[in-house]
Amino acid sequence: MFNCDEHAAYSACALAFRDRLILEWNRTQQRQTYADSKRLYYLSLEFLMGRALDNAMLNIGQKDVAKAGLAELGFRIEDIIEQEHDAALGNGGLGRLAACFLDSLASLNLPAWGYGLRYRYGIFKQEIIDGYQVEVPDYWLDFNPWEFPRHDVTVDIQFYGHVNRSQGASGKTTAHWEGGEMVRAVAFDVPIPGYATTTTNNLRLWSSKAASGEFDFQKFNSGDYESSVADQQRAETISAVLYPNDNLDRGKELRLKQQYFWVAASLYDIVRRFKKSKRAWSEFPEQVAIQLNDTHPTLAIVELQRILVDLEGLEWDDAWNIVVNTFGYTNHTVLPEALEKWSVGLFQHLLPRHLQIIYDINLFFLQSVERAFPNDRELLARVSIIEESQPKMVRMAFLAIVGSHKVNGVAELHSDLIKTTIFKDFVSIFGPDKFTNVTNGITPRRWLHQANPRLSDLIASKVGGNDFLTDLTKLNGIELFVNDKQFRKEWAEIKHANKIRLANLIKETSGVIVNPSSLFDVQVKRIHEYKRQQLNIFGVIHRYLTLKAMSPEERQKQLPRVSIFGGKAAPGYWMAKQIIHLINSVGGVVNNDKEIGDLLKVVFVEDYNVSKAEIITPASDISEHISTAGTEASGTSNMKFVLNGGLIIGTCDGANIEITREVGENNIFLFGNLAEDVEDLRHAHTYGSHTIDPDLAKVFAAIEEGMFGSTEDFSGMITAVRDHGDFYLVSDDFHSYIETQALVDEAYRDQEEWVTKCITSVSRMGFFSSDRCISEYAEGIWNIEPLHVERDAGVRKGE
Ligand code: Z57
Repeated sequence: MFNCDEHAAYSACALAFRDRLILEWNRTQQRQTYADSKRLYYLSLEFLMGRALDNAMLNIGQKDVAKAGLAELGFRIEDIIEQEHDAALGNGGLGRLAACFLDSLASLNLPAWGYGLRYRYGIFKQEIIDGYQVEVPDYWLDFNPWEFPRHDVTVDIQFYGHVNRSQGASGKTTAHWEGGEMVRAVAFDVPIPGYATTTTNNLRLWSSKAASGEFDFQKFNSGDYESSVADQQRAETISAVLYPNDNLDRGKELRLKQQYFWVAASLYDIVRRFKKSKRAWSEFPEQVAIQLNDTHPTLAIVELQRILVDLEGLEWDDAWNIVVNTFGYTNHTVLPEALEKWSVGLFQHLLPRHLQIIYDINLFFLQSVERAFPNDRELLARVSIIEESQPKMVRMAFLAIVGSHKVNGVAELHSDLIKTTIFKDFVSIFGPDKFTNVTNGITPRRWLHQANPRLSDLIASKVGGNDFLTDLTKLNGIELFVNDKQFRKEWAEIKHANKIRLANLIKETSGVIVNPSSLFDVQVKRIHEYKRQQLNIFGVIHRYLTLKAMSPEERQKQLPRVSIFGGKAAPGYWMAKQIIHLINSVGGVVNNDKEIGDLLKVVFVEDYNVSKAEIITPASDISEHISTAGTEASGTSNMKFVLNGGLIIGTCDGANIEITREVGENNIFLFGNLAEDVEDLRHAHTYGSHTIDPDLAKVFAAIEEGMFGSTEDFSGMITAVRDHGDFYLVSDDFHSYIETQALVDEAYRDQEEWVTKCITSVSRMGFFSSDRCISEYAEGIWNIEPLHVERDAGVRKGE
């Protein structure tokens, strides 16, 4: 007998289903090429895909077959699925959104490609050592059956050098970008299967390596072996590692190199494909839509203009028309520290020709503004793509707006905010129609069917099968059963089973034993001051102090709760790391307090990632989405939690507002100040007297007495609120947060009513499918249509 362990079973399984995917992938690509219809290209520096096997099996309808086959060999399918390493090429919401979009694009049969970078290291693995975050590299490419190296698809990308001009016979001058160095981009393709369809789209990720050009060759011949190896390594560095920042712009030269490398390779590929059709350049926007996922790919605007003007010889204005009609730009944040800017000096050094083009774009743009708004020099300074600071900076968001035909935010409040704050002037200049909203969504395949199979099956049994997975509005069919005893019983049993599954994960990873009958209160997301994990943990401390102050009799009457945290801090984000440390320190005290027992547990789940989210999301009773109003553009985990039958406590921010509109005010716990009040409150902190809520003051006192160990470690978190203006309004919202948490306890005691709220909420979540969201983009921004790939009998069914 040969030895087949779980990993071998995983590879056998993956390779078998992968073969199916390849067939349909080839057919899809052939069909799309043949039909020659308009395609979407989604440019994203992040694709937070998670695992592929389970998703592939479900999407092609083969999971039951796999399960039976594996069982015959003595394996549990769950154990086999777990063998796979997450593809973690993203930080958080923005990257996961891109992954949900790919699933919806394929499931809707839309001709679309994703373009990204094939990082050798994805987001770091988080270990918690003595309560502190430690970052470990995430090398994930040891065995990756889901990528196909395309050594035949390469593009050489130029950096540095200088610009020369020549004058042609017609007298027209042409710019030539010369010299510098070349790096080679190699394509790696990843198949993206749609759910219950034959469409399998392509995600193309670029990997960097040294271009075998004259540079290396000369060095090698002259015996300069060491330096030719160094060149090799320098080239490979470009796609080596994902920048681990979320909602923060802190890139150095390497980050700009990553951006240009990926954008230039992708555009070369797109243009090469367009040229095969032999159409006129003016038809480019009828064949190609390019969506910029945040400003990271904004250089694509400049690169396309360069290709058209410098290489293809088009007139500036004709080229610019094509460019603007091709691009759409999605903004994902209003936080000023996240808005990308690059110094003019760096541009001049790395991409001299692109800087010239940016200056020209800016000149023509400012001239048009000047014509429409004469004598408004301040307006010109405010909207200029070049910020006249020391050093001068290129404002990437402004460039993205000027070079796109549509700009969208990701939830209603956020889209309104960008129009009235950071992009206000551009609304006056371009008119309001250029700015639009497309509220984010999530794929119900991964986030319900895959993560919560039992709930998905229960729903299917009531709404006439799995059609709700492709038309999520069909969920409303379960509202009919909200009073059905058996349905409610099964509903509650499933939630409990999911909580046991999470309790097991918690025990395995942190050693803490939690009672699955407690209320599970979850906050999992990147650690950031604006997301306010500090408000949550201060609230937990307040709860602990309150419990401690009670008589044993009184304590007996309290509702047991488990506070579950998870999320990564950017390695250089000191305050976020302090927050993690405080959470763990509080857990260390509370979890070992015999007086408290099960009444309160505090858990930090290390290394929160997509796979852990699939276990955590279905297990929450309440989850926290408590950002300072106006700061969380949308949030998408809020949607995932409600879709899985958990309620949420949240501020009036991002998509929480639309979730409230859909599920009804009675089914959500909202608290805190509104976005429109934030400015005044901040002003009052700085210029008025800032009084700290007395309950919060007691929390601070407990920390400062050393109740949770090292006081100096946590002093930064306290002084930020007490002495440094409390920018995130923790003290302003504390009271209302505590009160609302008390309402949560009260509501949870009435389990019948709670289950009613959960079922009602789920039934009304149809709007938040990424299918709805992608359909809005397809119609309102991309102007693309579904293309059905003919079914080849036998390919899918396996007959
Ligand atoms: C990121 O994950 C998001 C915005 C950014 O500007 C960057 Br950089 C990373 C997030 C927002 O914070 C979420 O509110 C939003 O739901 C998500 O993007 C997807 O739109």
